[in-house]
Amino acid sequence: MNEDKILQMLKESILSFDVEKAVNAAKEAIKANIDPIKAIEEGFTKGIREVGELFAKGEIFLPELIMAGEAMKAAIEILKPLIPSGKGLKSLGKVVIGTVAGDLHDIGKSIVVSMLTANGFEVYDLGVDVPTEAFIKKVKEVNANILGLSALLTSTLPEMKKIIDELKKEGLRNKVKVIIGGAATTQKYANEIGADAWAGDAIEAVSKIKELMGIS
Ligand code: B1M
Repeated sequence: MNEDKILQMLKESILSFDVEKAVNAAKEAIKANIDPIKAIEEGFTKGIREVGELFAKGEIFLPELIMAGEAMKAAIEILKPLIPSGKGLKSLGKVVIGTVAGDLHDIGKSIVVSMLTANGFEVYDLGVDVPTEAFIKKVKEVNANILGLSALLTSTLPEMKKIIDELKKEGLRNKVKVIIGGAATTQKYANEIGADAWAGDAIEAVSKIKELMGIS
């Protein structure tokens, strides 16, 4: 099977809301030597985005959305060991990252975490539904260079502004650069709330963070 056919199969496995199919598809991608990030971004992610569109149109419902999410997570678990661990690399800097309060989406944020780790960043992943205080506490504790915020729900966007405002109040804003991402965010929103950068995918997140840190 050629690469395009396999990428199509990865996408379709998510669109069939089937964990086993997605796991087998991930194994096929490995057998075919497809780069794991390419398999995730150009295969599985295309599938889950279509699932999101079907959900928005009312053509599928929450149980299918949940199963598609499970299938995507299971497939990523198969591919993860193939993403370099970053072990042994000199630390490029400290990144505190999490999904903002009220938001439980973690698939995309976790891909960003894997990519940052693979590139040599020291990453402190606070998980999902992270309150403002927890971000601030961790930034202080580890003396972070970068704070990464993820949001997929429009309703949780204001959390990002709240966190930036709190950084200012705490006198931390000039000590840490803020990058935002996730399907609900845009470059325009990043500008509006005074974030330092926005990224549309995990690869861009790594390059923007390197830029913020002056690493070429
Ligand atoms: Co939800 N969901 N969901 N969901 N879900 C969306 C986000 C939605 C757009 C679907 C839709 O209606 N079209 C919609 C939000 C609408 C809106 O607010 N505008 C929605 C909704 C409504 C909901 C619920 C409210 C549904 C309900 O209960 N009625 C509920 C909310 C729960 C909550 O959070 N409180 C809910 C629940 C869920 C599941 C639990 C079932 C599941 C999540 C499973 C999980 O994450 N563990 C789920 C899923 C799977 C989705 C969709 C279909 C896919 C999300 C995903 O994993 N994408 C999503 C549709 C969509 O996004 N188009 C949808 C794949 C992932 C690789 O992409 O997360 O964008 P993404 O990450 C990318 C980039 O954005 C970027 O890099 C990643 C890798 O390339 N990126 C960053 C992400 N974070 C970054 C941070 C950075 C930089 C880049 O710097 C720090």
